Amino acid sequence: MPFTPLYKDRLGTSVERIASLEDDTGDQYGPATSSDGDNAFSYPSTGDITPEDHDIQQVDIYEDGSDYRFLVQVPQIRDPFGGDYGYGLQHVQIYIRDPAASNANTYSREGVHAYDSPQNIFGESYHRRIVAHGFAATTNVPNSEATIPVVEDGSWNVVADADSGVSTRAIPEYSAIEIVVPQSAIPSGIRGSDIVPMMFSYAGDDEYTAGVRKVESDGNVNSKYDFGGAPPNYTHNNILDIVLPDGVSQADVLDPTASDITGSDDFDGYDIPFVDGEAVTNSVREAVAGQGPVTSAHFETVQDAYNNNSAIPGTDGVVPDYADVRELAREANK
Ligand SMILES: [Ca+2]
Ligand SMILES: [Ca+2]
Repeated sequence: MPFTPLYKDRLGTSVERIASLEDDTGDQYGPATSSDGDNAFSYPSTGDITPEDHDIQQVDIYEDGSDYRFLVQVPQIRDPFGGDYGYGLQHVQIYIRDPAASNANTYSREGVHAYDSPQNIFGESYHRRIVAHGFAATTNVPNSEATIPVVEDGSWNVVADADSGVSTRAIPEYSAIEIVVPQSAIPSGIRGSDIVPMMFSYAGDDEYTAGVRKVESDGNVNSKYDFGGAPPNYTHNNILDIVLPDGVSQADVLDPTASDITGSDDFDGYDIPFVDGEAVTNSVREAVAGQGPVTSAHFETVQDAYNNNSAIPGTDGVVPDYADVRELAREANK
């Protein structure tokens, strides 16, 4: 295999990874699969749309001058549909709870829920949502002329789009989708916000679902491009994967048969939680040693994580870089 430089080395030394959210592999819970494993949803029969295209492995967030760079990593990146941005199968949405921003909402964007219309799916309100897929299309939501990728607020207003600093591309050598967003679009910053990344399958031909491919009940599967297995009452979401806080069960949170969702005749919404931005972006020194002294054991923990390019155990996703290792070494040797 050819040598692949680290992403930050490729972009320049001013780029700093500030968070790394890891996700399970093969966690196909969401559209239809209940927490007991029943009602598993099915992928389309075409080989063009597979679980390996949509299974989030990790979401890294970098600071780069006045931008944030999100790197959404999946098992494979390919482009059978010829997307404008080098990919075309995925549709990524990142909801951000930003206390310094206005226009909060707990309702999803169109197409997230199987009812097509916005639905009450969040446990707390969000203020920003980043929407990216592989096509330079209009956003296809009400009152918007913006071009994807886009940052919107919770009142369906465009904060920034492809013509004002938001960009996306596939980076096949990192098996990742990159989304670049001006930091000004997120007033509290990532450290001061909470986030929840979601993965959908892209479809451009349905005006009601704003670029999301629906997961259908088996009776409504009509083509080789249709997902199947959804509950006939369509109480599910079309979310194929999601990154949730450590210890939260994706199967439970997205279970379309849970009693609080289907227990009455009225759809009562989901309670999707956010990942605490502060918890995943604490400085490495704080994460391992708090306010106390740095010991040689702290240093070795950080060094191991750096050598393995992995999160420090018990930190909910904090990944050290070389500067962190040096800082810890310096303090441990005092
Ligand atoms: Ca996953
Ligand atoms: Ca997941």
